Amino acid sequence: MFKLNLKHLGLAAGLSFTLVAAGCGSDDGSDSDNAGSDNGGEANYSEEVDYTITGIEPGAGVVQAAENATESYESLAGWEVETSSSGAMATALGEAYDNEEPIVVTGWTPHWKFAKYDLKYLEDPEGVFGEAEEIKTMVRQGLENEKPNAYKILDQFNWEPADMEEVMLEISNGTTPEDAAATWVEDNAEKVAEWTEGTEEVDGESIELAYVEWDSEVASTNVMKKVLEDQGFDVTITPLDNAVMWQAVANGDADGMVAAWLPATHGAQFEEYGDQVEDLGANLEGAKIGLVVPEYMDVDSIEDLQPAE
Ligand code: PBE
Repeated sequence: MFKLNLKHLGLAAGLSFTLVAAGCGSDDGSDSDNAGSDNGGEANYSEEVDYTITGIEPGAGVVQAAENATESYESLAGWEVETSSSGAMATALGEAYDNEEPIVVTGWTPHWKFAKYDLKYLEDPEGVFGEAEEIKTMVRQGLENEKPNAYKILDQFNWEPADMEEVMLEISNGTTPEDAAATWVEDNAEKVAEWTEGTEEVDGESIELAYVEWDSEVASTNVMKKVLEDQGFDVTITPLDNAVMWQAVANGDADGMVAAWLPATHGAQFEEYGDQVEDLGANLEGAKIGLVVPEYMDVDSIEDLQPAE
């Protein structure tokens, strides 16, 4: 049987599915609902995605975890993790979804994609992607003495996944990060007042936050920027690679960041830089990373995927 790669067909994926079902899945005929035969249902997904996990930025923890998964799971033997950017992953996911094509992406929560599409995490029985994660705030040493008001606001920053998702969704719908953050801050004055409680306004004091351009961190960092600006700070936010973000806070080039995913996602970075930064605790609980697929794919676990031949 010839190998048909839907990804490369481009057009008319719905039609292609029908052809695959009619042409290739006929050795039995009793099970044609997902373009497969008795032994081919899930196997076809793996082949159709070219044994490729659609990843994001090379420095992301979830990409590293996905690479580890290809080594830990027999079902992922021979698979590749394709790196690009969070934006490119989201585009690929959206295109696959619109065409009801299979796709396996490196995913995380909070993320707007779960509000826009019906998606699911693949079960990870080996725990390669860790359990529940939290997002923590890290600042440079000395910040408390030098900029006590900024320090205190960063320390008191704490919100819920639903808050972050609201900002992310706005941005994904085309609002600029600045405007989406400003709207959220305006609409959530009570919560913001808890973060600024006990601090004094300043007059143009500068503060620099590092981040990575992951959708979640674009949201949180822009919200924190707006909150600090409203308190009189002159705020710079600097997008960096993950490792460089940690390094910048560790060596004092940046004052802090609100983008530390722990204990698993950035475990390696925390190990390297943890004792050179000050850990201000979680700003969000209930985060998660893993392999994410559209709900219409008939697979539940990473173990349901098939190794490359
Ligand atoms: N993420 C979003 C990052 C942390 C925040 C899950 C893509 C990562 O994998 O490092």
